Amino acid sequence: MTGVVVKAFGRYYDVAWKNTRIRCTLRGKLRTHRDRERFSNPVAVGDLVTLEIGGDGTGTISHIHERKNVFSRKERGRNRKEDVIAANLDQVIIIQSFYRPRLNLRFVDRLAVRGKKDGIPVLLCLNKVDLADGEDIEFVKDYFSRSGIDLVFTSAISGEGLDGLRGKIGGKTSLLAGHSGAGKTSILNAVFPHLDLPVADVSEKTGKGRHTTTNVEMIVLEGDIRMIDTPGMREFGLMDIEPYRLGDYFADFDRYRDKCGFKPCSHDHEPTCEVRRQVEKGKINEERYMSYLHILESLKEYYGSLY
Ligand SMILES: Nc1nc2c(ncn2[C@@H]2O[C@H](COP(=O)(O)OP(=O)(O)OP(=O)(O)O)[C@@H](O)[C@H]2O)c(=O)[nH]1
Ligand SMILES: [Mg+2]
Ligand SMILES: [Zn+2]
Repeated sequence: MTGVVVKAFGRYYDVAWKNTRIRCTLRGKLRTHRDRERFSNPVAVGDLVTLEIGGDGTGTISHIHERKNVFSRKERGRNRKEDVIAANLDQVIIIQSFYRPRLNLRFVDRLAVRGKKDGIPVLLCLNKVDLADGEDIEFVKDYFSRSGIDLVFTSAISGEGLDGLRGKIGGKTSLLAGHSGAGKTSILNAVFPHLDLPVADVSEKTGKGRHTTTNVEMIVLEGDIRMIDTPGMREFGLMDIEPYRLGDYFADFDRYRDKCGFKPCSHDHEPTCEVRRQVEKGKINEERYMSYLHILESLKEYYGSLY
């Protein structure tokens, strides 16, 4: 029988099968087998798995089906592996908040590059719009205006923008990703009031969240909606992108990169770079270009350390 992994915690996995959830472990050889060179965890939420149920009602996962895609990040530290956050997604919804915690658009850019590289559509949800002023909103709109990233402004408190968000989740599996305290779980509660999932205030002192959600978990809702809530991320590392390919994932550069003198061009120091020229002319948002350079630097460092 085939089920879908809805929760992963340590060595255990909850698998939804028909209308039940079965607590499962992995068959021994699967623990090390699957893509072990690339990924640190063999199974993730969203995976389709074959399971066998034992006499005590618990299950064993004996096979992991081919994945459509994965959303992963570099493991912390000097490791060369990636953590799979979830698999088989239709979209990643990046959640940011205006104040407490404050906007971090460079973090958004990293996640957006990841999504684009893996062919997963990205939606950016700017939450706590009740705390923003017109200038904040204009800044964000301007920043992403040519990025190809879809924006929705929401407030889990006032309800603003939630209809717009509802319109984008029907029939899909969506991953909610962002910093702790940005309001991922609050948005789920606001859109689906019967859920009543735990949320917690952002710390007065640091303006940061309290890491209230502790496991990646898929919530299956009516209307063929699957939402995956995740624990807040502190950082998001990219790897496996050659530095000179990074620009391919910035749609802002699409119209210009063919006109760069050098090919490939890293749009950094090259003297005949059209992208840089357009930044100077104001056709490409300068802050977003700075964010590009920042990611480029981290990839160069990563690749430099490989050889
Ligand atoms: N003003 C305002 N506060 C919000 C909004 N959305 C969430 N909050 C508050 O932000 C705090 C954190 O919300 P959570 O939903 O727990 O945040 P989270 O992203 O799930 O955090 P983790 O589970 O720790 O990753 C709570 O006190 C919420 O009430 C909003 O739109 N406006
Ligand atoms: Mg949460
Ligand atoms: Zn260039």
